[in-house]
Amino acid sequence: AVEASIPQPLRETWRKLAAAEFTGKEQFQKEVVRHVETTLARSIYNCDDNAAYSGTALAIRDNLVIKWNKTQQHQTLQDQKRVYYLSLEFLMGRTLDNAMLNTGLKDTAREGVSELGFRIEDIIDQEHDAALGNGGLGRLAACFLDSLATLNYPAWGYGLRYRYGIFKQEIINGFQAEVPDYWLDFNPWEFPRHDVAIDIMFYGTVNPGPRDDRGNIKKVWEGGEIVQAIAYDVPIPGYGTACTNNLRLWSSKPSGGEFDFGKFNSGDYEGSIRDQQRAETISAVLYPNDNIDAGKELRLKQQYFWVAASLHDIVRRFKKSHRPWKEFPDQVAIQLNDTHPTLAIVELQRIFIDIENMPWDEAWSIVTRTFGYTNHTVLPEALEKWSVPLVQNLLPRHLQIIYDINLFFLQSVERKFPKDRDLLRRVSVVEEGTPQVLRMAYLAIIGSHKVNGVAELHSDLIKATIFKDFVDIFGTDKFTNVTNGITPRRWLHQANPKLSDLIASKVGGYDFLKDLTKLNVLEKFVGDKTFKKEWMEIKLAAKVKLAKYIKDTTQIAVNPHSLFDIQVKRIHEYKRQQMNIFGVIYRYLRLKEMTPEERKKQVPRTSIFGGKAAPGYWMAKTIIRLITAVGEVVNQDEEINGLLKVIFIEDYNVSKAEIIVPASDISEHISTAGTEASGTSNMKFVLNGGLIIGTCDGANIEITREIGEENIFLLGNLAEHVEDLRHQHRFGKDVVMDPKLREVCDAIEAGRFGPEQTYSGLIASLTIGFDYYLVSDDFSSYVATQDLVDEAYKDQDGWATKSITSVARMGFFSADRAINEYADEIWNVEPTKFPA
Ligand code: T68
Repeated sequence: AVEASIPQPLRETWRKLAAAEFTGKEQFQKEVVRHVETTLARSIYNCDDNAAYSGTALAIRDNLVIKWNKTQQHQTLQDQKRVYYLSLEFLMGRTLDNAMLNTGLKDTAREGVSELGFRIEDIIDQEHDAALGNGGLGRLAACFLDSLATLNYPAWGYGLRYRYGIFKQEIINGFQAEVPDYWLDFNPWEFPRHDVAIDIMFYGTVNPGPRDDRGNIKKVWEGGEIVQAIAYDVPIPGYGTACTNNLRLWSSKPSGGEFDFGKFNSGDYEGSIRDQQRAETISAVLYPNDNIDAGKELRLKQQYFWVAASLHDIVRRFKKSHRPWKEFPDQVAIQLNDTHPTLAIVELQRIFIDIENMPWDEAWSIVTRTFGYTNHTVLPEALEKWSVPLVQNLLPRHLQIIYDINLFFLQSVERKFPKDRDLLRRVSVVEEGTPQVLRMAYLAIIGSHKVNGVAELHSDLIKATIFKDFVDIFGTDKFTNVTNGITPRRWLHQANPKLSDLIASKVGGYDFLKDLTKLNVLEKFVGDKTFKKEWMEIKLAAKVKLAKYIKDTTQIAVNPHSLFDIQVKRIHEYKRQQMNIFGVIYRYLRLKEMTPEERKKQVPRTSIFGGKAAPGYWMAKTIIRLITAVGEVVNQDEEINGLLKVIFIEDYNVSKAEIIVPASDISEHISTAGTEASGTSNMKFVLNGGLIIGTCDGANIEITREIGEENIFLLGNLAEHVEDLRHQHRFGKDVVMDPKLREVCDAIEAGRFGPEQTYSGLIASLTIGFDYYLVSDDFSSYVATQDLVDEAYKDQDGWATKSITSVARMGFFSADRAINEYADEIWNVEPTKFPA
């Protein structure tokens, strides 16, 4: 606000006193000690790793904040079009290491803390992950923020500041248990902005009000419950640039009048704070479902709370520029990360027509030019649908506007395709039924100017299946593809510094971290013996590190020279961890049959799993139990000692991924074809020199195209055959189960991995459940392909060639490329020019 700024004549005084970034080791150390002694009020007598972490983080943070303030002022002056990335999830992981690397301060910090008696790795390890996300969707948002800042785009993220992130997973007696993740005890990376407080209304009624300029009776939404949104800002530093963007997370609290003194004074203390707690509940917890829509009222409240606060903020910022409304889409691009923020479309239309008194059509044209919608799934159970009675009660005015949007849309469809009643039924935002439900993806399509999928196959599939009618209606230009990417800063440079250094020594420095296509220079060195040796030594060192982590956390010793076969991701039937563990059982049964001589010829393998199951997803929890049970049997079996180990890594998260990803020989991306929209960990593993065993699904297809078929182990049926196969399972006569899979099921049912009842549902899903994910159709191909993996691994030199060649060809999968595509084809924004 203008009143809050320092008067012109005094500004020179301020500028002379302005905080400056520290430079060099001594200044850094001084800042660390100052923070430990004053900010934390500790001393040389009680400075442990944790205090050293806090001091270091606060010192690094100071430099970050100075850059951040300057960036924000600079962007405001430039007054360019900005991007707003709306995501209910930002899976950031840890910040300190990333902040040091992006600002170029890591070496300074390493030396600095070492002279103070600490190891930088131990300090980094003190930090709690910021785990405000479930999986790929949330991590993609985090990678995109890194790229937006690195490429100097003026961009803000908007999300929710959950008090509890994704739960911590504990394995108790082989089963998953969930523990709340209270992560805010000490979070130096967020800045509360108590001055940015926005009132958000829920419930209430819509009543007729005065007439507007055009003589129409206005609709007034009033009398609802009010909750306040408080902004918490997080700086997002770009790599090797001054650009430091903002991530704004909203926290809910009761608005002024909530505390009921009446109740308090009459002795009802608990009653007096009940409403207060209700308000705080909105941002209390992240919903732990990945690719499942649960349809709970609190979730809808979260969505509206976050969307309304964000739009209020965006509109306020636009208004400060005093431009006419029609320029709104020239200043603002809003990207919807899945349908979770779809109400933003309705809210902006409401602001325009109800508050700013704009005619409907004018408002709607601005709205649709502002929004872009990214779809992340075709799974029917993940497509968001909200019950009409629920929306009617919580957001009565929004429901009216949704009905109007739908009416005008259906009228336009009717004009284009007269008399096609079934088409109108199919594309209506309102799905008939008891109750009626709102199809949020349809609303998102209607209210956006671009709709994109996240990998080529996925973008083709949404056009051909779930959104086919909309392609007919809007034309194919509205639909596009932006294949996902990952940030090479975190997923190579930070997670695997030795590999990053080796690459830099060959491709001419670290520029490849800003232009990942530069990796292709590596191909020149595939014939270089010493280089190859160093390459494989780095892989081995990463495996040794993971083996140590496994030993420390599970007490199980694994052989770093065995083939590390890794599948880490959310546990889901479509991702088919069950096929992986069935394959492990099959391998175990074969090993048991072998003579000692035959066993000597086998490639030792360590099968590593990790990932959380949604707390209510019973089948996923059964799969975890089977994995841990197989581990209990196999790991102790002296007969096959060393040839097979099965590990389940507890509580898989971003910081653990940074240890796991560099350590794979092979990683598994084996979803039923057509179900995994993209996948992004596939990219991370290959970028770190691991090979892939995978299906022709999601980004695996483009990875194959880039790195070459000879460098990937593909298996299974193609997406185009899935429908037929499912039909056969359901209606075909006497389909016999693949004999290899039958053998595995028999072993499970014989109780070799504990009571067979534990797994009866899982086995039933393959037989009487029609095997929806086609495990039986792909199993023999899977097993055969795993044999090819063993063969290939015996030729270590050939393996190294595949590994290096693959990395050299991974340039396409940088999130920088993805962000540039969004900027050019969807947002129409330019990078900010920074003064040198
Ligand atoms: C993932 N989706 C896709 N969803 O499964 C993955 N869902 O293929 C893709 O690579 C990734 O998005 C990025 O595009 C998710 O992660 C969720 O986490 C989610 C959360 C809430 C509700 C529904």
